[in-house]
Amino acid sequence: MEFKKIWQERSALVEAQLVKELNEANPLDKTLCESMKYSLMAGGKRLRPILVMAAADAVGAKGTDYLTTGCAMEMIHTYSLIHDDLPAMDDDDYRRGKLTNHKVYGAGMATLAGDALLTLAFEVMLRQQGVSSDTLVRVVREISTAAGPDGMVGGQALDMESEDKQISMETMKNIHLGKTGALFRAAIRSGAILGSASEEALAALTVYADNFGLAFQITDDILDVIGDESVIGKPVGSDEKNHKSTYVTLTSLEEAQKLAQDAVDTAIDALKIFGGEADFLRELVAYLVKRNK
Ligand code: GRG
Repeated sequence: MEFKKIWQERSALVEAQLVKELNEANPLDKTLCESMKYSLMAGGKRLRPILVMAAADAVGAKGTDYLTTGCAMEMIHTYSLIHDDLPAMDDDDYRRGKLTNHKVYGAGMATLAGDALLTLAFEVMLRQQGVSSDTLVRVVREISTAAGPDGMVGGQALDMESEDKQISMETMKNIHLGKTGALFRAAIRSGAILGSASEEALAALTVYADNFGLAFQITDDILDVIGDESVIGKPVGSDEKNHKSTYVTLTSLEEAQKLAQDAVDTAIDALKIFGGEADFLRELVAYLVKRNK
């Protein structure tokens, strides 16, 4: 089946399952429930659940069996976006084409909606069927490490402290390894572990995951400056549009495009031990650098 069609069909499965999980959660407070639903059901590419399923497919398992774990990852991702948009962080008004959660429900309720999605995610992932408890513990450890201080939250903290400062390429890589890369890595590794991957397959998918994260982030940086290339080459902090170092500002647009393509090539090369069952992952990473949002 065509790659985009698989993505669409699986996104629809994710949407339906997310609604089901939310309905079963039954929060005590009606506004909290609405606020969680508002952000969780606001669209988005559903990349992390798609990656859980695709990694399981790649190791010969049935990806859709792991929809539950994928939905848990989407909840963690959505919590991070709600908190990232808060006035105390990026103070953004729009996300996924809609007003941000705090613009609709206020900063207090948005904070709680994020907290609730993070904690609900762990309850949901423990409901994953068809795997041993040992495998489940391994997956929960994988995801919790990625979401916490060694991963996404750590990367976000480093990022906050780097604002308006000129940082090195190494610091910027560490920011993105945590902030962006950790959840992608956990999604892919979890799908592989759930699908009973061999050590060799898991190692190959980890290389794929790290390069996927890198290609995604560099492309994000490129998309940020396309249409506004005035930030390139200017010192960080020199105006309000230019308060963070990115792959583009630390190198150049051309160099960033080359780095993204190198990461795609490395990711695809890492999949050489797999056959056609990894085609979706091959097409996804190649598509990533061509996307426009
Ligand atoms: C607040 C703990 C905490 C972490 C925030 C996710 C994040 C860390 C910040 C968001 C800012 C940002 C643009 C990060 C770059 C990578 C990223 C996570 C982009 C958004 O992911 P997509 O493109 O989003 O998968 P959709 O909307 O498609 O789900």
